[in-house]
Amino acid sequence: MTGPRRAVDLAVRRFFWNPTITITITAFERSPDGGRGLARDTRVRWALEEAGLPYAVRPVSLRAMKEPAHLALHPFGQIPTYEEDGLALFETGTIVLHIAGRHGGLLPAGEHARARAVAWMFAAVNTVEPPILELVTARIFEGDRPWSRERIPLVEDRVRDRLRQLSARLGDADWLDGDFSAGDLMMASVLLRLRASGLLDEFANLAAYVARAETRPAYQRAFAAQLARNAPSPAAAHASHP
Ligand code: GTB
Repeated sequence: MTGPRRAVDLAVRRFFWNPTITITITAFERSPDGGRGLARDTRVRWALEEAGLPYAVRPVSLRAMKEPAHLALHPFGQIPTYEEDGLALFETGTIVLHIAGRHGGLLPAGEHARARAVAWMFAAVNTVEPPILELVTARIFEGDRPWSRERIPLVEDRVRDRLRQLSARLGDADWLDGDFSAGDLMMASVLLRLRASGLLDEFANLAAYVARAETRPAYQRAFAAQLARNAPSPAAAHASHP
């Protein structure tokens, strides 16, 4: 669904929507990124905002994540989780797919186009995200090891390989396959993690793609909501979203 039709669809849905919040997600009690939106609850918030669904957030401390109550929701003791009407989900790809499958705006209507959008979701978490996470590990968690100076350039090149391939496929299109989809939501979320490294800026069309995704009103709302919780200033934290 595109531009005006989608806007009308969202407005109608908001008008008729029962405002009772039935969806609860978990997020860091205080994200280590201080509100830069890099923790994975942001992509779930973004999908919920794209779908026009209200949600509540239950903050979880690092300690509580490893306790039985949270492990019952998330076997690996992580955030985010998603709860709705007796259904509990973990893994952001699954959560975003669940939201996208039940609400308009995140997956195209045609069977083939839908399958291709889902392929981009998997590509984001299975093919593009792993070398990015490897780089985060190499720089942040292993940066003080004696072999780190030799390893980091190797990992950076692995990230560059993926970015080069993705950049070639995107070309001068706005989105990966037609209109914006859950595939773009996941891909842009994954790429955002790279911004601080400078690698994203080596590929002008990918940097523009991520910037384009960030201008979406749904992303802006999701970002603002997590910032309100995680910003270091007590005033900003006080102005909190549900
Ligand atoms: N594959 C899972 C998914 O996609 O849902 C991965 C979930 C995951 O990694 N969750 C992280 C977590 O709970 C938070 S998002 N970690 C705690 C733990 O494992 O004990 C990863 C994250 C954390 C911090 C930043 N940051 O500060 O920039 C960015 C991303």
